[in-house]
Amino acid sequence: MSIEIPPGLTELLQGYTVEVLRQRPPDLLEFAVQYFTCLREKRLQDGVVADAALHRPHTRVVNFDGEPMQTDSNGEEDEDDDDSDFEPPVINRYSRRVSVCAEAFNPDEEDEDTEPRVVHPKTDEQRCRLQEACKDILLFKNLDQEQLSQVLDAMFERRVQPQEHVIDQGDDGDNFYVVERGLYDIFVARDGQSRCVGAYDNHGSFGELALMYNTPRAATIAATTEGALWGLDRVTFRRIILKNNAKKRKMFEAFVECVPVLKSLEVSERMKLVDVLGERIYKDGDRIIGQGDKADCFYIVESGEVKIMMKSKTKTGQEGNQEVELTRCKRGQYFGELALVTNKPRAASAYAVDNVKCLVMDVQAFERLLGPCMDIMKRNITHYEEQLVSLFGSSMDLRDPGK
Ligand code: 1OR
Ligand code: 1OR
Repeated sequence: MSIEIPPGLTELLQGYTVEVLRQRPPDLLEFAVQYFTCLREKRLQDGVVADAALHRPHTRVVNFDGEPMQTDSNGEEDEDDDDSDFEPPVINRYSRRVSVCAEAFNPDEEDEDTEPRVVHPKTDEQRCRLQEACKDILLFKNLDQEQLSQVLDAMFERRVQPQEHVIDQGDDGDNFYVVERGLYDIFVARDGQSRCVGAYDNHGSFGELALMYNTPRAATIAATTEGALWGLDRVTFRRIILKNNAKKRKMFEAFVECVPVLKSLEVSERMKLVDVLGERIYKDGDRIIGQGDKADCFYIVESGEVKIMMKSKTKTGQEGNQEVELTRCKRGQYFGELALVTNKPRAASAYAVDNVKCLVMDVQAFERLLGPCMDIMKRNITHYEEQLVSLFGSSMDLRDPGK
């Protein structure tokens, strides 16, 4: 006899489990009543939110092709709001593969080296702001010094006004952009319907896909506040970034193939992932992730070890100062997915043990490219609880590690 599991049951219970792990409530039953009541209220509001999404720029809506929309609890709330507000997590954002059609690129066939170098002169003050804006840009991470200074020389400042479209979906690609400041919504139109699928909040970069793969712009990027961007022209982008991507493919291809969580990606999907990855290096003791921080990246350990630590909680639910080691991540393992999947602050801190190298991707690349890996990640999130019990005996021990 086979037992049929009703559609949606797994996601429903996973959502509840994740929230229990995050908040560690003293009364699970009471918490369940609150959780599911809140979820039901949200479902009732959903129709209204979905209709209003396009007209409310601050609503974070993540949606993949006709799937139910997930949003923050309301349009007014921003991500810095107090995390104690109860908000059911969403962990089913990846029900469909999303990929941008890619034209194969062979940098050796491109002969853009013959083009004159682009230089936009800058004041010292502009150069400082530019360097600050670019210091965490993943696509620039593997550039050597000469390449980076050519890129910085070629970048130009662009000021934008609220509602201004920086990029329109379907257009040809002209520039790549780095955000210095401002908020920008990402809209994707499909089947005649445009949906806000995410946002850039004072940092990040966009506009690389059309330039990398010679495809039309895959999304519309619209400023929702006044803002400042740094642009990089297509020719310089292709000459430097694409050459560097060819090097990255050689460096990381073999490793990425062996990362267990990426096994469900096809080869071409893994290559696209390598194209947008950046490598970050940490020294012993460096904090890679801070518990409670806003999340914008996903990490895969390339070498060394990463220690995951969580602040203990007292019986009254207060956060203690002491950190408890939860687990360690080694080569090929990932961390930092939970906050991206649940749209919440970081649940734990991550520290480098000895020298550590990580491959890093931003949240937009994570959402765009890792859909096929979501089942594994979601399953592992459910396993956090089991691991916790085997580590500490019971979850109560983590709340009060002193006892
Ligand atoms: P582009 O040159 O195609 C639009 O111009 C840019 O939007 C694109 O490069 C990316 O840099 C950026 N899907 C496609 N492009 C995205 C996405 C995205 N997010 C940001 N961009 N998805 C959203 C993931 C949060 C997938 C939506 C189905
Ligand atoms: P994040 O984005 O929340 C911290 O940033 C990361 O630590 C988290 O994603 C996971 O990738 C990783 N609970 C919460 N986060 C964990 C856990 C964990 N293990 C690893 N991470 N456990 C349950 C504790 C309540 C696991 C116990 C072994």
